[in-house]
Amino acid sequence: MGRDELSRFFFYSEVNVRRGFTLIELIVVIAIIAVLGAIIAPNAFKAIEKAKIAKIEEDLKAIKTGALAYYADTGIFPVDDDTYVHSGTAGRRRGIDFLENKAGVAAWDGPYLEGWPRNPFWVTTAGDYEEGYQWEGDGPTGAMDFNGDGLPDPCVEMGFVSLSDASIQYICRIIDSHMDDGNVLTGNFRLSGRWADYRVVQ
Ligand SMILES: [Ca+2]
Ligand SMILES: [Ca+2]
Ligand SMILES: [Ca+2]
Repeated sequence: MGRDELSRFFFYSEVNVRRGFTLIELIVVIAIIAVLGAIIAPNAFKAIEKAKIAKIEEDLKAIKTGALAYYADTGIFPVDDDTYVHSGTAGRRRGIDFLENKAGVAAWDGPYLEGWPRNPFWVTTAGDYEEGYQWEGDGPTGAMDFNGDGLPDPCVEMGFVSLSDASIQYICRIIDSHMDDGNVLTGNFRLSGRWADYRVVQ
């Protein structure tokens, strides 16, 4: 075999081998991506869910801190924000007393929050001006009566209306394990249907 023949042999061989490898590599890469995707996708999804749950926990702590500061200044807790807003109407503003002295309370020295937070799981629909959190306190008794004295207790209510029951249970169990007694039916964080309440006076 001459030098040219030899180099041609290796050249073509190399090309052939490379082409073969490229195809195999492609298949292998696709297979690896598929396997990694199957492993990573649920974990990435869980990471996003965890970030949203952490956001809720931060929001609840901020509202609690604001409510206690409001109480320290005024001697009362903010009135239920349903006092001012009505379901389905434009311009509703949840938690408004934390941001401005809507109730005209003496010694109000807010704002007590930078802004009313938004529940990261809340899905807005047409005509919906909710933020997925609302301030409760002096509305009708029921889920908001934590200590069984027949009177509602100041608390934040969260809505998870767009999620499945299993997702709501999952989310609320994690929040409860971090912020309360680990039982979504007892203590200061409670789930009732598609709504959860977090009592700020503990
Ligand atoms: Ca309310
Ligand atoms: Ca009560
Ligand atoms: Ca609980």
